[in-house]
Amino acid sequence: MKQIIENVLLELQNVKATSVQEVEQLKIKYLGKKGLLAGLFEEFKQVPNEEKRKFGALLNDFKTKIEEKIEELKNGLESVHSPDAKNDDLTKPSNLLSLGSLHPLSIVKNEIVEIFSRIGYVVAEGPEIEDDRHVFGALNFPPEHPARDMQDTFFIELREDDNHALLRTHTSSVQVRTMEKQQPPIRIIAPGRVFRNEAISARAHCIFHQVEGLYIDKGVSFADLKQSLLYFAKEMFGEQTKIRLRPSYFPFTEPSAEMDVSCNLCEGKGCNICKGTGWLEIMGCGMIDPNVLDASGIDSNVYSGFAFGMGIERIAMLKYDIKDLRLYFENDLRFLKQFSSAY
Ligand code: 2NL
Repeated sequence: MKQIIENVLLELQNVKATSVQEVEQLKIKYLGKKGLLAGLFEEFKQVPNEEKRKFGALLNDFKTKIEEKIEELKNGLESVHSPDAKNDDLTKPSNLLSLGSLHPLSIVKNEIVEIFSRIGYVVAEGPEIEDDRHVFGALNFPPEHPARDMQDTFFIELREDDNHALLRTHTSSVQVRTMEKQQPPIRIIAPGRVFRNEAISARAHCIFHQVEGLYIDKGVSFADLKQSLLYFAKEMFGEQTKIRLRPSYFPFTEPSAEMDVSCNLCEGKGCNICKGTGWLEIMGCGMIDPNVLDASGIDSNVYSGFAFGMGIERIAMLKYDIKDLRLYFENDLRFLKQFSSAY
C-alpha cells in the first residue's frame, strides 16, 4: 500500500489539466466512489489492528495531498483563463440590455402633439427663461394682475424698465414670439415646461408641463374652436367622447371657456375619477383677445383666432390614474417602469 501511494504521488507531480472536464475526470479517478482512494480504504480494512494507526495516518495524508493537487489544477485553469481557452464561445449573444421606456408625461405630450399635427398644427418652441413682456405684457395681463406677484412667479432679474427676467409661467410666450415673427395663417402647438412659485404637494408642483395651441386666420370663429377641440377629445379619449364648454375667464381670451370631456370610466354615470359628475375638466380655451393680436403686430380688424391650453400632468393623471404629482419628478424606477411605450 505504501508503494502504491508513493507511486501515485510521483505520478501526480507531473499531472497537468487544460480543461475543467479533465480536472473533473482526475477527481473521479482518485477520489470518486470507485476511485483509487476508495480502493485503498477498502484494503485498509484488512490491515492488522496494530498497524491501523500508521496506515490510517498515511491514507489521510494521501487524501489531503490529492485534494490539494486537484484544487491547484483548478486554480491553474482559472488563472490561465483567456478568450482563446477552449470553452469560450465568442459567438454567444451578450446579456441583453433592458430597454428604458418613455416618461408618462412624454407619452401623453407626444400623443397630443400627434393629434394636432394631423390637422395641420406645427410644433413651436421657445426659451424657458423669458421676460415680462412675452409672459404677461403682450398677453393683456394688467400691471396689477396677481399672477405677476413674486408669490406666484420666479423672477430671475428685476430690471429698471420693468421687463424683468423670469421663468415662464405658461407656454403662451412661445406663441407671442411666433406672432411677432409671422403673419397669419398661424397654426401652432407649443408643448413645454413651465414654472410657478407653489409649495410642493400631491396636487401642486413648482414645475409642470403644458401644451398650448393657437390658430389665427381670416374668419376664425368660436364654431371652429368647438369643432377642433371636439376632434381632439375624440382622438384622445375615444370616439364616444362628448365635450361641454363652460364660461370662464382668462386675460388673453374673450370669450373664454373651460372644456370638459365626458368620463370614459363610468360613461357619464358618475364615479371616483369624475367625482360623481360624469365630466372631467381638461383644458381652458377661448377666442384670442383683440388686444393680444394687436400687441404682437397682427391686425385684429382683419384676423381672428382661438387658443387653448392644457396641463399634461393632469391628463396623464386621468389616463393612468396617478394620484400624486410628485411621482412625475422623483424618477423612481418602480413608477417609471409601469409605462410601456412605443417610440
Ligand atoms: C389652461 C388655460 C389657456 C391660452 C391658454 C393663449 C395664448 C395666446 C393667446 C391667447 Cl398667445 N391664449 N393661450 C388660451 C386659453 C387658455 O390655458 O388652463 N391652461 C393649463
